[in-house]
Amino acid sequence: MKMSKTKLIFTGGFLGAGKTTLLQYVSGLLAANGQTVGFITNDQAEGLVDTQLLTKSDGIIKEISGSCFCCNYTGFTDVIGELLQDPKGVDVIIAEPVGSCTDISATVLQPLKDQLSSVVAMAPFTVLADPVKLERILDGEDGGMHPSAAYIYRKQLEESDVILISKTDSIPPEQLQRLTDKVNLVYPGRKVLSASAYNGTGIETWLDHVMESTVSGSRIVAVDYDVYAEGEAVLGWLNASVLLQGPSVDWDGFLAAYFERLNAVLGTARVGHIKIMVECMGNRYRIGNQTGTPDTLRFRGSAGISNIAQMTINARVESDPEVLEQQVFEALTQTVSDAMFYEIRQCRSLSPGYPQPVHKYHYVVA
Ligand SMILES: Nc1nc2c(ncn2[C@@H]2O[C@H](COP(=O)(O)OP(=O)(O)O)[C@@H](O)[C@H]2O)c(=O)[nH]1
Ligand SMILES: [Mg+2]
Repeated sequence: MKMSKTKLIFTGGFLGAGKTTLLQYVSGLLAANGQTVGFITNDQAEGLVDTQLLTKSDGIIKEISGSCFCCNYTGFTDVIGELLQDPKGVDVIIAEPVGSCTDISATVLQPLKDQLSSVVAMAPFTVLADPVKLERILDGEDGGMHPSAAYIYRKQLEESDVILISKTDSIPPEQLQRLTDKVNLVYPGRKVLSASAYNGTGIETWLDHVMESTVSGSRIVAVDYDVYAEGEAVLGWLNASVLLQGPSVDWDGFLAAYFERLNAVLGTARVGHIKIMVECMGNRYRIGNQTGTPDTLRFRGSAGISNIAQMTINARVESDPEVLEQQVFEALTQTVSDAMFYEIRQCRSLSPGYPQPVHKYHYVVA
């Protein structure tokens, strides 16, 4: 029987900040240390690339879809309960909230401390921030987002216990130092750390801190729900799954061509995050991630050449969800050659509704 409490590492940050990549790295580290990890992903609709990707790594994966943790708090605690009951004995639970969520301290962390502190030890609430977007936000810009989405971004940073500057491999050390100084100035009292999930720098320092510290949800910030709701509602949300068939298709080339067509069709619509996975039999896959303008597009993995593949599309774009759905499939029709077929297996597009959290605490639970 497990003697110590299960640790809950709750890690937020805006769409594309690098949460899943970091947390996947961390579950690998924990697993290598002999710890059993439970992972809870979250989205407004089912069919997450993140869940599919994590299934390929160690740990027990659960997805909460249809609503965020705050608005489906009971669904979230039910899943925590299932993980705690797991016969393997889960040592660490990692939870990644929806990237456009805020007021998490009042709506999730305080109730968790209130209700589950006898079985779960909460880690400090870390908010991840992509260095390029972060610097623009700190400089008072909107970082290429709708002003209300930028408001959410700021609120996320404000309610954190730890701010973790991500993707440090992509910026020079002087810029990191400057950014760290600015974050300390604007958000005093938070622990400011930095890491790269690409080369591993800083991750163990962050992990040691969150595993040891028990200060979680140390502040509740004032959030204007009308602005928050607008910041979420400007995003069209689409999750789709498509079966693709064709003679000896080079799927990596196909995915690159698809992104090119999609960006042409989307025009000037601002991208929050587009994440697409093409997967072939034999566990081969390629993922494309775009977290802003087309120059942010990155690929990894390889799906190789074959006759059949499954494509999972997660798109969060500042656009009407119906228009986004049309554009996603128009780009697909343009990309498939005459010799190819595609079949839409599942598709959900929506615009997030007004946030209605189950709980909203006005005081910090000790
Ligand atoms: N350069 C760099 N890119 C990263 C790093 N971590 C994540 N990314 C990229 O950032 C994009 C978004 O990552 P993801 O983990 O899906 O972000 P999430 O939306 O916050 O879960 C992807 O293209 C990742 O490959 C990092 O440490 N360095
Ligand atoms: Mg993610």
